[in-house]
Amino acid sequence: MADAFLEQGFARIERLVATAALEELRHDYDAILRREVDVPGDRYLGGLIRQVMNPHQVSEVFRDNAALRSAIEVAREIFEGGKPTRLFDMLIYKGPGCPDETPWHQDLSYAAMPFLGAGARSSGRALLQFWIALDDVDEETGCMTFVPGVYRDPLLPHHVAAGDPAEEHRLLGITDPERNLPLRDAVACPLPAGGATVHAYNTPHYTGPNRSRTRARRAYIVNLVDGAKRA
Ligand SMILES: O=C(O)CCC(=O)C(=O)O
Repeated sequence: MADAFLEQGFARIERLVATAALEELRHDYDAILRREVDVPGDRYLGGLIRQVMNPHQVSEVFRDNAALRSAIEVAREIFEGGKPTRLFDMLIYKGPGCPDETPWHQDLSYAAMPFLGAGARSSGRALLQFWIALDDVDEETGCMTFVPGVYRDPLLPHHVAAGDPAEEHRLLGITDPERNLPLRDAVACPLPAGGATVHAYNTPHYTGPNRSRTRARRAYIVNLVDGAKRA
């Protein structure tokens, strides 16, 4: 797994967590979506896509759960030890018929307002994002899609794809992805519920709209940093 991650900048994990462990996560996820729980970071990414920042601040389940513990184990493998520590977590929800794509981008671009300039470098595996599927997900419902290898290169140029450039929840996209990325190499990662992907902060990725009329796409996203290197 760590070898695949180092080669491609991402890895697909068929099963991060047992199906039984998903129920409590889905329960609290749905309560947050229905706004039965007030979360300060409940907002729309780019004014379009429901994004709830830091559910761990309001939910015991998101504070500590089996998926998080498994992600920390995987991160330990990638960090070769270290002390994987949660930087932040979030929920990104695409309900049935959600028409919006999350454009091609590299997470590192979000490190400055409105975006980090092209050419920045990241150390590759110091920061990891786990994208955990709480529903079966495929290309129809908006699974994660990556371009392998590119994460070793400097950051590509980004722009504000949607939303107010002065707002934290602006939506960023790689400028002219057809020209700047070898999109023919893109790898879609369908997953069963309980599966996950993990990627580096410089790895280009994309999710499509949810074209299904009936199936929801609930993603639980955890960002881990090597706390031992930060200390
Ligand atoms: O869940 C999504 O649609 C996109 C997630 C993503 O790209 C991210 O969090 O960086």
